[in-house]
Amino acid sequence: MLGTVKVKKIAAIHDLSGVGRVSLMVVIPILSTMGFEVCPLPTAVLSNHTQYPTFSFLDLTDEMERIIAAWKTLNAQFDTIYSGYLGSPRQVHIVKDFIDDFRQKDTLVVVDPVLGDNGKLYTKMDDEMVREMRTLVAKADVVTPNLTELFYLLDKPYQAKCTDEQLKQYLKELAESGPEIVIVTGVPVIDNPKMTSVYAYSRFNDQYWKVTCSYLPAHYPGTGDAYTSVVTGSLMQGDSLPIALDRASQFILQGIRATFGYQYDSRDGILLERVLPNLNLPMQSCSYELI
Ligand code: PXL
Repeated sequence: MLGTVKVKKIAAIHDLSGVGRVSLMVVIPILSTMGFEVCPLPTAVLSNHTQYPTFSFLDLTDEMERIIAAWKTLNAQFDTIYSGYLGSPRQVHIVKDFIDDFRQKDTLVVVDPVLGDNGKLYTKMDDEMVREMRTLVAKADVVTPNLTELFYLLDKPYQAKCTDEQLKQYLKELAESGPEIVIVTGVPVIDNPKMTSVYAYSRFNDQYWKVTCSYLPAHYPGTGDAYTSVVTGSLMQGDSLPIALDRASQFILQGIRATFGYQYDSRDGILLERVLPNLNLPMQSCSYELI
């Protein structure tokens, strides 16, 4: 209706890490640039992310309950609920209750099950967090594990080399636990170290997608957070799943390319500030495949 502006709202449940461009410091700029209001529900405040050797960590589990209670009093409503790094197993329960209380008919629930990378759990993550995360994944519409997290969630040994057929099987298995869409990032391409793939499965139409793009040999924390944020914003803008996958892959590659040429501590993450404006440019090309 003329005169009524609707900016869609996202409840963003992630930590706030001061240094290193991860979690809220990636989620907020990306989704604000894409035209959404981000409402943070912080899980913890850290000096920096946990891939640096030391960090301070303030657990906000108790404060989360107070924030949620205040939001209920305000009758706050969200178009999307998007969770990422959680600081304790109790927080998983809080997020599940939050989904039950705030989900409406058209709410999009995105869970990025942040647990580990390169075949290993992050510092502070353990088997209990993995077990709890499985129960949160079951409630999501969209989940975005990386390859390491996929294997932890499925309770299978990590395997860096997977065929398309194996991955399709794994995606379906995770989707059967609840989520409508499963997206797995950071899958190495067998016998081609210069490429990396993202695989996705949509249970609704029983379709599998693959997007392959260039891989540069560097590890930047926060790229998973950036990837899921772009997918979330793209789906909220009404894009199809394969277009959302393509937009996110291209954005991450642009971020890595903007960073890679410098002598630079890769733990500081991609130079996000240099590529944020690209989020509002039309898509230049697509490379998704139906597999
Ligand atoms: O990007 C994932 C992430 C988020 N938050 C914190 C982290 C990490 C990865 O290391 O340490 C605190």
